[in-house]
Amino acid sequence: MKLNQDAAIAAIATAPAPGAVGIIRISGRDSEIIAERLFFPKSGGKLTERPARSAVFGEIRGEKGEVLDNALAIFFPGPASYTGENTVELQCHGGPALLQTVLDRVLACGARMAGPGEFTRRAFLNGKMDLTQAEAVADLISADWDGAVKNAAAQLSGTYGARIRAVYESLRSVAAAYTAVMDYSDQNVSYPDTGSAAKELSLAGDTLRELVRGARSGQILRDGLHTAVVGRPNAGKSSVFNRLLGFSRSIVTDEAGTTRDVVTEKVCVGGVPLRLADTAGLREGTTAPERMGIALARSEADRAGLILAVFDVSAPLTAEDEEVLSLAGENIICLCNKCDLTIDNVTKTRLENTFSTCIPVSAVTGEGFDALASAVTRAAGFSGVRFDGSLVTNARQRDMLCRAAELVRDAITALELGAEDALWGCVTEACEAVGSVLGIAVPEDVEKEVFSRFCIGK
Ligand SMILES: Nc1nc2c(ncn2[C@@H]2O[C@H](COP(=O)(O)OP(=O)(O)O)[C@@H](O)[C@H]2O)c(=O)[nH]1
Ligand SMILES: [Mg+2]
Repeated sequence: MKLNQDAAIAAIATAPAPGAVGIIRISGRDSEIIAERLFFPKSGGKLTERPARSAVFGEIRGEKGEVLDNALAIFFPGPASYTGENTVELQCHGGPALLQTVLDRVLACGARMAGPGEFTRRAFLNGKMDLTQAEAVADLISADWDGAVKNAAAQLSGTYGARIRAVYESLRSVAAAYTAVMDYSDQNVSYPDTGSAAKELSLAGDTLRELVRGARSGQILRDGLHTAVVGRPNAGKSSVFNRLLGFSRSIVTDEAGTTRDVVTEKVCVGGVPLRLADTAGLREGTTAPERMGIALARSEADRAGLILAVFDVSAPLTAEDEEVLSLAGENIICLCNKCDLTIDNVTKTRLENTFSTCIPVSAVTGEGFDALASAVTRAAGFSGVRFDGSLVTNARQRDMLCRAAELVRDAITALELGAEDALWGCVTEACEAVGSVLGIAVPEDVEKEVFSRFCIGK
């Protein structure tokens, strides 16, 4: 097999901070020759004379032969490397300035600086991974929650891509069958079996819809659920916020109007990553800064995916509570806070009649916070969700899968009506949409498939 190799690129692969080890990666044509210009094994000889993929200890030397670092070098001959190309990894000491010096030396010896994601792009172009796996690499690196790590790791392993590929293959076979009928109808092509086409389409539609259904949770898993804690002054917003975080981040006092800036922290509640925002109490503000804080609070509530509406259930509702009551709707959890005190039953009943989810809590004793965690799990659609790589976390993929699901539905309608042209059009487009998730360009592909499956014009 001829190795597809582009000119060598190089970059520092580790984080730009002091660490025990820092890695410089070189990939592409003549990577090993470039490495041999600056890396000299302690035991003599050359890197490429040693067994492939073994760690070789040696010196990295500068232009005049001066030692820049002691390092390990590993040569991965393509195609058995991350990118599929010849690759060398230099494991140096992890000082940012040192790594920059070594990288400059690598560049001086013939490599060019890699662009963002270029190693993974080459891996994709060389067929080492499909596009879902390439995107999973980026997700895995940026994941800052346990569940997001698991989901991205599972997607990287390829099970998710394989599921999408199965949909792609079945759509492609339907498209191919109808392409043959339409293009070569005068050449005695056998007519596709509508029963099996209907079955393939309905199975594909089921899988696509299931994937799309999980997309909201997937996006939350990746980006966190934007959650605003709102309520009138002194309802206990900052106390609830602090308890969810597990430490005192916001100031708690019985003086109304303390919290003005929006205080935001990341926290995992009920297995759901939240971007939790504590806000100023909603009321007619008394001073300019407080009024500005209140305006910020309103806009936080507007753009939040989830609202935690905090009420003091030990006191009668006030005019200031009315605005919060008016927020009632989907994606809002009502917290009947201060349930450790004597409960005002009129308040309690009004809250229960207004909100579909009402939870008695005490930010002081912690009572009710388990129930709150479960409510958050449900609100995020995380109940029973497994982080097995089946969650679509990526907006591009979600849009394409959504589009494909709609097209498949239209194709089924067309099939029922016997409208072959429309059916073919929908399936081909659906196929392209699914293919683009995997990074496959389709039309030519479909054409090839036609010729491989049908004996035409003999
Ligand atoms: N007894 C009791 N007091 C609370 C509770 N939550 C908050 N408080 C008190 O209510 C006052 C206002 O709390 P804070 O969190 O600053 O309210 P915010 O203005 O809504 O942020 C403080 O004195 C808190 O100690 C609770 O669950 N029980
Ligand atoms: Mg506050």
